[in-house]
Parts: sequence; C-alpha cells; structure tokens
Amino acid sequence: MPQVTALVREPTPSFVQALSTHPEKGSLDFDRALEQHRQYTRALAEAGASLVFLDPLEDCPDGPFVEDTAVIFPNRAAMCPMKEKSRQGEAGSVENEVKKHRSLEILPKSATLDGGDVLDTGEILFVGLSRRTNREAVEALSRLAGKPAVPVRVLRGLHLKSSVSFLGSNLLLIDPAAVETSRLKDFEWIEVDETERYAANCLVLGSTVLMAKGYPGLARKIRDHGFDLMELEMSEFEKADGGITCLSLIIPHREPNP
Ligand code: CIR
Repeated sequence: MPQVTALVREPTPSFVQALSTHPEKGSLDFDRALEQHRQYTRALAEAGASLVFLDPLEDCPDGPFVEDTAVIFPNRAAMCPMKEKSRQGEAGSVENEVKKHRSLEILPKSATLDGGDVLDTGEILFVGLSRRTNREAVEALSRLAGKPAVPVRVLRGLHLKSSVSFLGSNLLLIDPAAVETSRLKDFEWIEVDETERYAANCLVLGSTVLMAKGYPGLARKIRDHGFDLMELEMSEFEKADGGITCLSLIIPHREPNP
C-alpha cells in the first residue's frame, strides 16, 4: 500500500468523560478502551502504517480521536477550528507533527470544523454539515484543497464519516438514512443495513479495510468487493461516539521529487 504515517494517541483515565450522546456512555471502561486502542494500533502497523504516538493528554478526554484535529491534503494541511472547547487543547501536539509533513494553512475564524466531516474522494471533497462543521468551513476547504467541496447534511450521528466511507475507485459504504444522499448518487454504494449502522465508518489502507467487529453482513459485502478485512473490537469508542477512522490521522507520504 502507499506509505502513510498514522498519528495516534492512547486514551487516559479521563476518557470516561469523553463527549458522547450514546445511551451507554455511563459504562465507558478505561482499561478496556486502552486494550482496544492497542489492538487498533497493532492493526494499523500490520496494515503497513508507520505509527507516531502523540503524548496522552489527561486534560483532554477525547484526545484519542485524532482524526478530528486536522485535515491533510497532498501539498498542504490545516488544523481544524474545533467547535467543542473541551477538544481545543488537542491541537498543539498534532500541529507539531503535521508541520513535519505539510505546510500549514490557517482556516478563517468564522469556520468550525471536525476532521470527521471531511470525506475526500479524490476529485471532490464532501463535507458534512453537522453539529460541529459549518458552511464557512466548506468554502475554506475548497480553496485549501483546490477542488470542489460539496456540503452534505448530516441527519443522524456525529459526523459525515460516521455514516459514509470512501473505499476508493467509485465506491462508497453508506448508511443512506443518516445523510442527505442527493449529492452522492454518482457513486456505487455498499449499503449499510440499519442494524449494522455503527460499522459504516471504516478505514481503508491500500487493499485492507479496518472495520468494527460484530457486523457479519457488512463484513461479507466488503470482502465480496475484494478487500482484506481486519475486524476490531470498538465497544468503548462506540460509547464515546467514535469510530475506526476517528482514532488516527493518516498522513500519506509524499512522492519523492524526480
Ligand atoms: C466527540 O464527540 O468529539 C468525541 N467523543 C467523538 C469524536 C469522534 N470522531 C470522529 O468521528 N471523527
């Protein structure tokens, strides 16, 4: 697969206070979260990613959800102006790492953005209009990425990518009840059944797909498209409204100049 660096951050005991709308958030278990995170990072390494472990942040319960803190494009990157105050302390350490790989641009003050709302399909960016991300961010991202950015209303769940994953080529994995689908009709869809909707958030690394464990119907559909699957226990992160992609910020390595 193409070489990538994955920024990750282990949970701390404060993880049990992560932001969440999940009915079972009261039973969040730190030890289990840490173990699940370790399995996640092992899977990333097995899939070929180079890992960078950011320092754990006891003052930031949502620190493991690194994806939300920045957006990465081939030639530049931006830190996300995150709406939730309790998450803003996560940025500094991510910025120090991202600067090693990309030149950083600043998004306008009027924009609010979580990385979980940015679905890059190559030619077009789809940007979730969610509780966290606004229209100003959509326009700013289009300028930054130098390509069209299409807003997509998020109807259910936290972010656009909670319910839609891009598997490459022209293929989306999608829970169509959770987002406004009118702008996504030109793609081929793997549709996620209502009962398996948590698993709609998947991470693709080359021909490997990392997905949550316990969703056999969706697992079969993904395998039928020729992917290798790694299925991971995600119960504690699900209780904190987070999915597979949320736990890492993927930075593709740049092609060396000829
Ligand atoms: C939050 O509410 O911000 C965290 N508890 C979950 C963030 C999940 N991130 C993601 O979907 N990219």
